Amino acid sequence: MSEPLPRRVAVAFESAVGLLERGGEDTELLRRALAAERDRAGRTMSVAVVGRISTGKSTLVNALIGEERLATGSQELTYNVNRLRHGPEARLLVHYKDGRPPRPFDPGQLTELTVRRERRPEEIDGIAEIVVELPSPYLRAFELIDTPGLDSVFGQDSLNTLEFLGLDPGEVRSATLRHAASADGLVFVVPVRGPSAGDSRLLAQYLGPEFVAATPLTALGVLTKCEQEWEAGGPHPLDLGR
Ligand SMILES: Nc1nc2c(ncn2[C@@H]2O[C@H](COP(=O)(O)OP(=O)(O)O)[C@@H](O)[C@H]2O)c(=O)[nH]1
Ligand SMILES: [Mg+2]
Repeated sequence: MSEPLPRRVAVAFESAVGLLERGGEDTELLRRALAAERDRAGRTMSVAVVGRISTGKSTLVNALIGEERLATGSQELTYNVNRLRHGPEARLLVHYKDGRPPRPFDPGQLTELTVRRERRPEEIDGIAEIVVELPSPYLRAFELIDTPGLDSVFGQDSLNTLEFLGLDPGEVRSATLRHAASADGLVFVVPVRGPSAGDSRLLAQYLGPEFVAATPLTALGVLTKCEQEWEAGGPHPLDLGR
């Protein structure tokens, strides 16, 4: 029986990188580019869920994995980036901004690690990302990255909220952008009621050069809160969302 495809791809990459090594300086750029692609091919694909705050990103991720794992709610701002990946059992690993070793937490503590009810809980501020391992079969194919949202740049209300919480809007934005930029695919969440000028600007930003994931093949849009506009006999939510 022939080797599985991922193994054959890895072998092909190895031999190509090996050949380019013989080219010395002339082929160095190409070798590096190929080596980066080899590393990328060896990793599990990641999909980042992006959109304005409170559009329903975390609700969508919960629906996809079939569990109410992530905190949702209009009052409770989730600030941290959560990376959901497959694992044999539920496990939480918190990665810190200051480079100290990641620390495991009880999976039941996810909400308290992400939701800010009080001003500036130090523990939350220091978190770079939270890796959530779950046995959900859905996560076998790819990792899902739940981002906080980018409203801060565009909406005064959420700017006020962030400032009240003692958060730096620029930091929330850059954490979201950084994670989205490194993902292999994007899910762009827009509520059916009132996609705003902010959404259009956000989308334009994701079509910029730093977003390798944002191509028509790897980015898709999800309309949320459709039932709010779905009156009997009224226009179809898809028509409203166009
Ligand atoms: N009516 C309605 N509410 C929704 C829907 N999706 C999310 N929500 C609510 O919108 C609020 C914000 O959702 P959340 O997932 O936390 O948004 P996020 O900030 O984008 O992660 C929560 O109160 C959700 O219950 C939906 O399809 N319909
Ligand atoms: Mg959320």
